[in-house]
Amino acid sequence: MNWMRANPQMLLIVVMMSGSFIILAHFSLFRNKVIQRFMHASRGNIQKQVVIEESPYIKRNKIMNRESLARILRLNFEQKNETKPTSRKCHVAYAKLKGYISLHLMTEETNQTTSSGLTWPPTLKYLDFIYKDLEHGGVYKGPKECKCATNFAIIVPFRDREQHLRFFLFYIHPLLQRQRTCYTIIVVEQDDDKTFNKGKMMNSGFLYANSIGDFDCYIFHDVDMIAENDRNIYQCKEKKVAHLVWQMDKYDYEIPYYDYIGGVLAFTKEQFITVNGFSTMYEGWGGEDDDMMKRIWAKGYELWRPRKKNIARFKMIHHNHDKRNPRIDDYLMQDLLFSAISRQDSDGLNSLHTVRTDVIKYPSHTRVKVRS
Ligand SMILES: [Mn+2]
Repeated sequence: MNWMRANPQMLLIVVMMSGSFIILAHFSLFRNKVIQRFMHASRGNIQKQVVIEESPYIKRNKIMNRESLARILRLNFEQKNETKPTSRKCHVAYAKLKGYISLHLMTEETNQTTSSGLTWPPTLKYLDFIYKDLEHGGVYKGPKECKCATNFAIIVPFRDREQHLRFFLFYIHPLLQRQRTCYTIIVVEQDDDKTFNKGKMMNSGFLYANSIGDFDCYIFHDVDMIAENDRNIYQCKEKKVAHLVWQMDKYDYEIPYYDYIGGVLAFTKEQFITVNGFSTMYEGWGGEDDDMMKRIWAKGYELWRPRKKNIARFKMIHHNHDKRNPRIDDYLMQDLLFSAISRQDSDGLNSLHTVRTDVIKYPSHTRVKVRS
């Protein structure tokens, strides 16, 4: 150690160099951590481009080397690349699920803009930006390392509920992608001024889905139902009609009665055709779901719900009855329910006379406009 005593300046330089090396290494590690965290958070949510464009860490520093940039771009590319080298089937990776999801919902009167200028719930335009790497029409073709076991059509009857739709689209995509399934979000909007006919919209959505692709599970989903737990696996059962709801905040986290099937209901193609779809005679709010329950029984199907009640948990966005969707008259509803089974084979899918007026493919969903 004689050289140290001889060259105290040298010692100073060595100390300074190793110090700055530690600082640099620290920053570089930190930066990688940040990028990894972003990438991890967006895995399956296809937001990698967002990271490149918006992350201040990348814009500001020059350490972003060509290799790591290429890695991110390659990931992006692979996301779009549909050829999958493997024929391995996707299974639900329970370890990757989050379980309980804390939702941020507001009443429909609220429509706040945050301090950073973002609107909550995100605007449709912003949602289309988030999901721009999906195949247009809200089509997800599954994780790249495996083939989907099921292709879902998520059918959402809709009118006058744009804010609900924005919440719905914000929460449903990441959830389904974490469950590693292929899906298409089909929003069926009634395109006339008549009273809302939910049954017709759902039947029409089913027919549209059949016209565009090969689905093995059709999930009829209320636009105001937001899942609170991603362990509630969206699925169809071959022998039973699947109702994915046990708990709703609206009913103090119960369902109002045992054979209530509102909210989220999943049919195979065969089941839905066998029950002849939904009745088309319920105009206004209510009744069509109880009618469907009778159809399900009449054709000998049973109902399936998840074994664990606390995962089949949903929040329903609070709302008043829409002007163009008033509550159906009680006496009329009783009459219709009374004759439900006798009407089943002549009222439904096979009696549908709707007109498809438009199909718009947004990145986040397919909007099918239908005249009732
Ligand atoms: Mn509702």
